[in-house]
Amino acid sequence: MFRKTTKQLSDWLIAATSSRSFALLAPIAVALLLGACSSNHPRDTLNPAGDGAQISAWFFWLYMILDTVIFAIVVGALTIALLKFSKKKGDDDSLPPQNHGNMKLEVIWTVIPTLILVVLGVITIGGVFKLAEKPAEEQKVIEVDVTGKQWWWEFDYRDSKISTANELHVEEGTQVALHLTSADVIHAFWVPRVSGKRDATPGRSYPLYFKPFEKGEFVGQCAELCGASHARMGIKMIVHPVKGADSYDNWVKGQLAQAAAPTTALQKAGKKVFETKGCASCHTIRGVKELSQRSRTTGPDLTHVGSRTTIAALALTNNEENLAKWVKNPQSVKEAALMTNLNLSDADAKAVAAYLFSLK
Ligand code: HEC
Ligand SMILES: [Cu+2]
Repeated sequence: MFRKTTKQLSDWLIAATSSRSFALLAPIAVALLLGACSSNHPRDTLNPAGDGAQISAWFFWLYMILDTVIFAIVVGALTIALLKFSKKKGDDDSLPPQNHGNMKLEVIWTVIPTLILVVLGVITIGGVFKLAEKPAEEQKVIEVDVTGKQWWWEFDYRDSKISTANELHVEEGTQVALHLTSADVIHAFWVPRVSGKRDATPGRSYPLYFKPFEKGEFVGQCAELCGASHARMGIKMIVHPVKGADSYDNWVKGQLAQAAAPTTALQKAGKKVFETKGCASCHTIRGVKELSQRSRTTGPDLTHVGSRTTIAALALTNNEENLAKWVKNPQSVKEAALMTNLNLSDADAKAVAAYLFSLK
């Protein structure tokens, strides 16, 4: 029975590999493999841009190199033994000399792995403590309360009281301390190139410390299955330079301003839509309407929503067209999104999108 199925399997394999579809599929497989080698990996933990990711990458290489060396020694010794001691032509059938092991060798190959494991254990626990090290008091620290919500991230800056969503702005070379919690289920914050990964758990606050050392934009993802739109719960970290027009301080200044007043007729109509169609029961626009209390379904602060590069946790690029698409039917973009579909008319959606996009 077993013979028969393996025979069928090998027949099938031979047929498949000599068929035309294989000739077609093989280059595709090779292309996919080569594609994996391209240099564009926005979530590459082995290309660190912050100290948290750097520690993880360091451990990856330590274990990778050590394990490769050990693997080579073990497989090498095994290969030599197989070649040297296997039965050769002309050998007689008598048994080789029988003995009872070798005490010295056995002690050696027990003690060496034990020592390796102890040393790795000590170093690894050291790394875990380093990742969890509270930043020293004297230095500048950007402290942000992070709330995971189905399916987006709320960022509340402790010093400046800025509240924003999904795009976390920090500064090159400056320590960051996130305090992670959740408004509903367990989420996990992870920007692979910069920080370690940490759960955001309801009713608790867990810190995540890191220091980015490269300017630029780094994407991340909620890393804990959290419901229907878990896959659309992205994060973008924007690391600003210390000086210049694009500096972190300038970003803070811009965000501290009240919302811009509408200038065109369309934007004015859009502001009216925001004020009259129920949007303000879930969203704050400072200077227009501020929520006094937040709930699980309360949405992002929209005071400067036009300055974001994406909306709905990276589900859409931020522009007027996409804003209109989102407000008309959030669930068509993001399954089960917790924003009510208010059945806006096309005209109202267009107007409110124009107004929101002007809030730079
Ligand atoms: C029941 C509460 C609720 C109401 C009412 C509501 N929203 Fe929302 N809104 C949300 C939630 C929650 C999100 C986040 C959804 C997500 O990303 O998963 C959101 C997201 C948004 C976003 C994306 C913001 C960003 O930075 O990602 C915009 C823009 C927006 N809402 C505009 C509106 C407008 C305009 C109205 C009125 C027509 C409105 N909302 C009504 C809860 C609400
Ligand atoms: Cu999540």
